[in-house]
Amino acid sequence: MAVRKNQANLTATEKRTFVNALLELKRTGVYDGFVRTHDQFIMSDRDDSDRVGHRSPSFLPWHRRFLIQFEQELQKVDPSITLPYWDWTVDRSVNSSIFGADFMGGNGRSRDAQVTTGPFAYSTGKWNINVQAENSPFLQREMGAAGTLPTRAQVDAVLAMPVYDTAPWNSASEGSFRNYLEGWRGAGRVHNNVHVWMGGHMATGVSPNDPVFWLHHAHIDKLWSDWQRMHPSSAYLPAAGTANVVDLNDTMRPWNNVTPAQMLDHSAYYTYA
Ligand SMILES: [Cu+2]
Repeated sequence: MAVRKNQANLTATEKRTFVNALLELKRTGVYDGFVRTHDQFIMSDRDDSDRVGHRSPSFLPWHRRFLIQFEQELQKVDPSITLPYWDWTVDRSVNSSIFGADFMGGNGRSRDAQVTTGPFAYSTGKWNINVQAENSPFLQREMGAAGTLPTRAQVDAVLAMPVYDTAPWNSASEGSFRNYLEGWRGAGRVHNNVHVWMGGHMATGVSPNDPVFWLHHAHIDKLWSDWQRMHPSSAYLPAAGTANVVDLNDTMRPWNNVTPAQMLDHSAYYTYA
């Protein structure tokens, strides 16, 4: 059974295997397809009209499906791979091992926010930014320049919320686990704040240009799983008949063959260590 691990517990071999598969998907163009898809949804998801990937109940099942598809591409390169997750409530420093030269590489330099260390540094010639490269052809980060990483207490406060989502099913939803985890509401601004803290590409619609995207979203996905275990009688909402929103049994774009109901249980695909 595939097990997604905390990135802090990966062996040197597991880190190398994961990085090499990322570079291979980049080389073949598969990687940039994922960046483009994410950006298309960021640009089209609207609070007052159709919304699927973000600012809506399907934020969590959409990203779960997106990550599974990406993980399956990595597994075509090496079947032993699973997505690791980054628990930013614990590993919250620029000096954390996740940002080592053997894994995700470090912060951007001050002049132009260019990442110059690790496998995704522009100088390697293996990680050119191709989707929205007009902003910069190199990966950018400005860690800690804006935003703050959520604390464990802030995450626990969100996990304690018993209702999955509430009307109006967007970034204004109150009392909504989904919206407080996504981070449009709440002291921690949980998921959104991590994007802001990373800065550079992670703070934009083309955030998957930074491989940290996958580790961040794997942690968000794990928190959804943790929440389900804490609230076994809380269901995905809305159940049916909601305009502009993906109800429990509606199919989600871009796949059009998968529903939130089919994404509620991840154990057919992976478990969490
Ligand atoms: Cu995100």
